[in-house]
Amino acid sequence: MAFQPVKFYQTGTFTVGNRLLEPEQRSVQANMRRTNSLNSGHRACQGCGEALGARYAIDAAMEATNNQLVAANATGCLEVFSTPYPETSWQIPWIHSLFGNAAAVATGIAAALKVKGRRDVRVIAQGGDGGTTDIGFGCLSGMFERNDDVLYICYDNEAYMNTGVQRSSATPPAARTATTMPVGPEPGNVFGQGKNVPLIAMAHDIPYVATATVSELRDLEAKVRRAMEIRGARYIHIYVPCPLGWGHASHETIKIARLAKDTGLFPVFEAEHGEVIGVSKIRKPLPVEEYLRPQKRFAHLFGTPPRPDLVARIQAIADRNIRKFGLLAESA
Ligand SMILES: Cc1ncc(C[n+]2csc(CCOP(=O)(O)OP(=O)(O)O)c2C)c(N)n1
Ligand code: SF4
Repeated sequence: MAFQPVKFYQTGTFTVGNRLLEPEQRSVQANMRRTNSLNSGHRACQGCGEALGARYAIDAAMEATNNQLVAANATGCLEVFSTPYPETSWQIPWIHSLFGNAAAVATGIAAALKVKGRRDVRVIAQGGDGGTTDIGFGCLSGMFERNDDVLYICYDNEAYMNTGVQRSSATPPAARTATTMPVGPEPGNVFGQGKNVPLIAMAHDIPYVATATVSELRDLEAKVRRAMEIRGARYIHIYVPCPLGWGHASHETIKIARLAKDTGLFPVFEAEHGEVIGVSKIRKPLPVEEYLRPQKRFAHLFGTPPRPDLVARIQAIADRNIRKFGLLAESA
């Protein structure tokens, strides 16, 4: 067999090069002793971004807390596909809350641990965008306002997937869902303001807010690790493509997530106490069309007749994000 040299530019990726790094620099997933917190046997669709994001996030949190972690989980795909009673794929202490109260349940667990003097055990709440930006929003805002010692993770697949792809306040303009059909002069979801929970979290001046995607998993791990170094309320918003709801090929989950970032539609940044402290720069900005075309939820924008006017409005949103967050790399 021909000798295959390992190229050094692979260091830091999730390929073999990861193992060329010093042990403390390697990703959590490269560690054979990772917890596999969300284990095989769950029933997520093939290519589910939420399953991938949760596995990386919770494994990173487990490592950061020396495996002293409790998670409260809102109703949604993540909960349903991982815990069909009496089975579970979770390898951590895990509790299912209601659809709308994961933040409040996590707050209660954190309070109980405080009473028991268990500062070593840390608490996470997690849920989908519906459970976070809509029904659970009041509990979440209360958790922020009280600065409860909880990390809340939102897995944003931009709709209520578990119940059949209904619109949420995180659904993007023009997207087709079961409740925003591609009919009429403005097909799909409305061009409204939406609800940007990372920015709303920052407005609470909580110690830490970050966004991340499943295309940059090292960055995701690093943000979870950073969040677990801090006490008080923390929020991480992870962009997780959903092949079933978005109508893209299951092998394109990572590519779609990368395109969301590289078009400017999903700004990846970090903030402490309400101030942005870092953004993931875009090296080569791409037109939003490259992101929209592979997804059937936007197929009506490229049908007969095509709707370049609506694509232009989506491009304007991306351009505004690029300006607002300073997303362009200097070389771009
Ligand atoms: C009070 C209440 N209303 C409605 C439901 C039904 N329900 C369960 S999960 C879900 C949607 C979850 O959507 P999201 O939070 O975005 O998570 P995803 O499934 O997309 O990951 C709904 C409407 C419920 N369980 N409880
Ligand atoms: S519907 Fe979407 S979020 Fe739910 S399991 Fe399938 S791919 Fe994942």
